[in-house]
Amino acid sequence: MANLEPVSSLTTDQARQEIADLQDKLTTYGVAYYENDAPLVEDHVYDELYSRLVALETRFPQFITQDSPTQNVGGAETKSGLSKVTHPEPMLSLGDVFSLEELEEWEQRTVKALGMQPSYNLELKIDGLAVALRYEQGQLKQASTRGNGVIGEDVTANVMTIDQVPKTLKEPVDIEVRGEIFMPKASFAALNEKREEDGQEPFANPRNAAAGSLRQLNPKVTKSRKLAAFIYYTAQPEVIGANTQSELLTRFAELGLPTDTHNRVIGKMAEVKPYLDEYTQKRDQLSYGIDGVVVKVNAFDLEYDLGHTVKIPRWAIAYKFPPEEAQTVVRDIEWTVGRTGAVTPTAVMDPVFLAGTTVQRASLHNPDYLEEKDVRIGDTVTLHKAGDIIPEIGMVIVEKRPKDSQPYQIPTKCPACGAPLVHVEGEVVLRCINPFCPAQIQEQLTHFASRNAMNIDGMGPRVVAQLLAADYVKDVAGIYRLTVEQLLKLDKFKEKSAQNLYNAIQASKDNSLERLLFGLGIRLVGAKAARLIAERFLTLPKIAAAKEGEIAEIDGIGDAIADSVVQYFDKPQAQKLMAELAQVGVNLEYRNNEPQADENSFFYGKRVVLTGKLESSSRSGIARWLSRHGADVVGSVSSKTDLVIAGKDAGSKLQKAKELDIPVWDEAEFLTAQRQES
Ligand code: 3B8
Repeated sequence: MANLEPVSSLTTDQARQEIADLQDKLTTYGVAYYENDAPLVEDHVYDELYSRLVALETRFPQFITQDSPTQNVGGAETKSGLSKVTHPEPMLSLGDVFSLEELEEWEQRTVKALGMQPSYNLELKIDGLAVALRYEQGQLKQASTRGNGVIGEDVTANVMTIDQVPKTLKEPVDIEVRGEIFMPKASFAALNEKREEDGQEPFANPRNAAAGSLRQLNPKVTKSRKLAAFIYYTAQPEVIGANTQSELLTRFAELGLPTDTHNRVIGKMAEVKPYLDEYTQKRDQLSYGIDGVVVKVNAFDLEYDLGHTVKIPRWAIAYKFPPEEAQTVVRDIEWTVGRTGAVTPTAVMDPVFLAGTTVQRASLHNPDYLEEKDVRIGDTVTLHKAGDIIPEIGMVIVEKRPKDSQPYQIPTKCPACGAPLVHVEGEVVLRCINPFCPAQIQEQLTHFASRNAMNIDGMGPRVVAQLLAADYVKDVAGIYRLTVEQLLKLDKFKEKSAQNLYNAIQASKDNSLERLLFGLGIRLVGAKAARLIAERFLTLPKIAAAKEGEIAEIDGIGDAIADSVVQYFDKPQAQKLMAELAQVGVNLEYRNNEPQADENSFFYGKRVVLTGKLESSSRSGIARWLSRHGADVVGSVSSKTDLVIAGKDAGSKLQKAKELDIPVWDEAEFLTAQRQES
């Protein structure tokens, strides 16, 4: 932090003022971060302000108020919706240090308190959301967030959808374990890309994305977000016979719990440096984000000797990586038109090396964002990577701004077609609503041909660009009027490749309706929504004629999607396109008469055995429900069985499942899972 008076030279008045300011600021930032999952400042800024407040309050304790952010264990109680859970033991967080010197000071205090030199377990500090998982008899009973450390939120139904979190442990133990739920980098990048295209605010980083995905009411949303978990702590290691932190991680893995395997035991603190250096280097290559390294006294008996303060354990400390940042100059702001007409700005900068790659472009997301940051051409800016991957402009260094600099003018016309841009109500993005905009058509055609849509192999963006440039196609129906002769004229096309592409185009005519509907690129209509709508209405003309209420009635389709579908088909061009598609011979009907199982179901693709007396419903009723959710209900237990549901008086199948270590649920557990699916 710049230009701060040393705490020791402040007058009492100055200290009171600064403490009050910091308390206010940090409370506001805390609410934004913990409750809204939308931070207002970067983590290191928060951390620095927080450290300053701690230093001030230590010296001037008379100004500590009850609601000072330092007096809460972190986070607010709970936002409405999820129910509260009181942690039987407070969930503490880690103290942190930002330099090797501070780390050495911590170690000296530790050695002094212990009167000996302990060994340490080093772990990567996963950038996620802390959760507690309660298992009874090896069955997952409850999952909760840290919340303020004393009271968290019940996220059981959501955590149940995370494949990596076992519902049943390999041993029937009663234990509460704690760990981190996080969003892998790839899922984060894909999610934000989709959100931007849909006109939603992107998440600031994977941790906020993970928090937003977990702390909401619909487990299906959680399921679709592809979260993962690592477990690293329990207050009851004796239950599973672990005496050290490193043993504990091994025992967790034996129980079937996910653990990060990059930990290392060191005999003396000097060995921490190579580990820090190694992972400072490697962090960009990891598939998940880390923001530092955790150093833990390895032996539990020594940990107990050290104990904890109200907020943090004394036996562990987090070393936080310095934020990776670079400076560069903005040379241009480019506006690109997406498939649905969203026009988004990107800063084009002098190339700089940052966190493992050379960066030259950073999204500015939308006009509001650009204006708020006040980025101008010629500005020197700081650059970092959100969640370690996505380059993002931190701020403009105003001191370096050229004298003749002018505020950037947001365009009013589409950069591709010149049509006026509009701000659709309730959206942050600018849109080009010209249905004939060439940039949109390029994106639409590419999307139409893509794998999850019409799956026309060989028709990628480069081919599409050529088809448009040669004026061979104007819209998606035009694809079906292409001739082999035309394709032969494209760059690098020979007899065989032209024929192959032609065949792929012809074959795609027979696709079932959901592919076509998804391929049309209607805003908010993803592959899954397309399937649900196709299943319900069966033909494209019927979808086009459907009322908003009828579409919104479909389970899994919200008002926003329904509205978007109706708006799409309201336009005369949509009606015309539909007629043309029919005319060129594209199938407009739903072909897949088998009801499709929901691939997001917990049971999807699982082999399930039913045994014993089931009371809630007939066994065949349960079997039908399971198959509808994508399970394969089989008669006998083998090593390939994923789950056994055992009613009363189950016999040999239950026995066999136990021998083979296959998860067994009783009927109540099945009913809980069933409720979560509906
Ligand atoms: C005690 C131990 C909090 C933590 C802990 O990867 C405690 O150990 C904690 F009170 O928050 N983010 C880790 C990570 C976090 C914690 C931890 N270990 N590896 C992490």
